[in-house]
Amino acid sequence: MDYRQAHFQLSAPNRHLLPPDKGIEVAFSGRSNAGKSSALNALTGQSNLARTSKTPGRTQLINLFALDDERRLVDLPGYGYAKVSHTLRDDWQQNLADYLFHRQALKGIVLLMDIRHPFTEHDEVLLDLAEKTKKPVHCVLTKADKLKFGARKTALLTAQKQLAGKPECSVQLFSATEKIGIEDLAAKLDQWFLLAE
Ligand SMILES: Nc1nc2c(ncn2[C@@H]2O[C@H](COP(=O)(O)OP(=O)(O)OP(=O)(O)O)[C@@H](O)[C@H]2O)c(=O)[nH]1
Ligand SMILES: [Mg+2]
Repeated sequence: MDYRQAHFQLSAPNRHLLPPDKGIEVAFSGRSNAGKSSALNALTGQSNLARTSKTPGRTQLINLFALDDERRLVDLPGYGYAKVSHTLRDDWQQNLADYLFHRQALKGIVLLMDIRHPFTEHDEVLLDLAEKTKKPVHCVLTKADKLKFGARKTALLTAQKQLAGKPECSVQLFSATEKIGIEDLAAKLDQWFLLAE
């Protein structure tokens, strides 16, 4: 797939306001500030496609980016940001669960985690939800540039061990700033977008 052709389609506050549930979607999920929007921008080679922010919790809507008539990338609201009100946070999490459980078009989830703080409580919740809904998860350890080579490798091995019992899960290193792992991510997305029946 040529991910450079991605273009903004729409933002929706919940699943019910999304376009018809057809075609194939791959969702980018992860805690606030994990680097979801930056990864989408790096993947698509468009620095301003998904908004990036130093203020966590900025992406509060489900943002859809169309690749073609059939295929869409989805930037989900970040979770686990403590400073938003409980009501707002619960709403997000409910929307997230609702989307994961009911969206037929969803073929796979990219779970982005800061390489320095992977598998937080919220990430585990997402992994459990994905397992329950039988959706494959590709974990992306973001901001790998923040660690030296040896520490990166250790983090990857530790994550691989953590996912050993989950056959539908895979993991890779990534850095939007140093352009590490973009090809790996594209290859995984190709599997979901091109090989889905
Ligand atoms: N060093 C480094 N910083 C990164 C990388 N990717 C993202 N960041 C920084 O991390 C912060 C958050 O990045 P975003 O891409 O906005 O994160 P997000 O997951 O979309 O956040 P929300 O939309 O709030 O959920 C920004 O300050 C980015 O510049 C990376 O690969 N390396
Ligand atoms: Mg974002």
